[in-house]
Amino acid sequence: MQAEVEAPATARPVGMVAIVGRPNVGKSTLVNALVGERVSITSRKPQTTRDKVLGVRTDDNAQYIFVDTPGFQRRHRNALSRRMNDTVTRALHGVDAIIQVIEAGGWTDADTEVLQLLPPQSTNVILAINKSDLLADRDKMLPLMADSMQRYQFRAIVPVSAEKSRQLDDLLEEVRPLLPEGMLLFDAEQYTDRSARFLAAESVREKAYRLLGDELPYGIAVTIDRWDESRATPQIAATLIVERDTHRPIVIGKDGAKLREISRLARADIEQMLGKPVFLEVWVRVKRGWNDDVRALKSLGYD
Ligand SMILES: Nc1nc2c(ncn2[C@@H]2O[C@H](COP(=O)(O)OP(=O)(O)OP(=O)(O)O)[C@@H](O)[C@H]2O)c(=O)[nH]1
Ligand SMILES: [Mg+2]
Repeated sequence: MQAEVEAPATARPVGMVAIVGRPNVGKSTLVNALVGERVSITSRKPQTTRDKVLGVRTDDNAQYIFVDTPGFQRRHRNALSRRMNDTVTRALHGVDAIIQVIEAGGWTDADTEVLQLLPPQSTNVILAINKSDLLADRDKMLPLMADSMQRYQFRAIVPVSAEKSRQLDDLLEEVRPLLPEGMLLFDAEQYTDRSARFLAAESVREKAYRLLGDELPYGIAVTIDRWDESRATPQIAATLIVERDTHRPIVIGKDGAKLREISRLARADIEQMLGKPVFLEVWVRVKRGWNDDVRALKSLGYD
């Protein structure tokens, strides 16, 4: 997808920056804030991101290619979570910089496990302490930064608020010197490697995550079954796949109200992304145990 940015075609710092951390610390919110577009879905439930997603920010003085990753999980519950952890580990290779994200509330065991994935002697790892807006006692930040330095030789530690877009420039200032000089890897107006179709499916999944109770989201996948942009109003059909028969009525809701709301909110996002009205229908289908079935995962695009 594309945004409107002009940039001269001269060499400048250009490189890949992996964003890693335990589930729910705000990695995707941070990537969206840094890029200035919604490239990766977010929710207050952990394990929202399932796939690596690139978010590109092109400034006059640098191009940052952020790699949003799934939250690293301590336990593998099924084939999907195994694959999500593999995605995190692979994302750490071949990047120019790594940002580990933790919350301002402090280190947890799950954060420490992420630390163990980092290259032991790297000088290219930055710590972002996110959700600084939630820290009631600002005096706690300095000790937290000092404690963090004891845990790993971070190149820099930057408190940020992804949600409120605070101190993101400070973070970019720390990242820029780590990027090699080069020509742009993405067109200046391109902000992600993902297609509109993928973003649309993710938008439907995001609304389901946000509108459904805690028990359901991990068993939800979304496929796009029809994508017809040949008409003035693009025609899109999506299917919400659930794991169990008993989940179907929950997703549909009383008289179809829940599904209509998911569909309405997703349509608004897709319309904004495509810049025109769309026709979206969302269906529900049961595919038992899909998230622990390697073949089913492949067919759903989790390859
Ligand atoms: N108060 C506050 N909330 C935030 C901030 N950044 C993210 N959040 C919230 O934290 C929750 C998790 O955000 P995500 O961006 O989905 O987190 P994530 O690390 O990508 O999560 P996974 O993909 O599940 O690993 C959401 O409810 C966000 O709105 C922040 O700076 N301040
Ligand atoms: Mg995420």
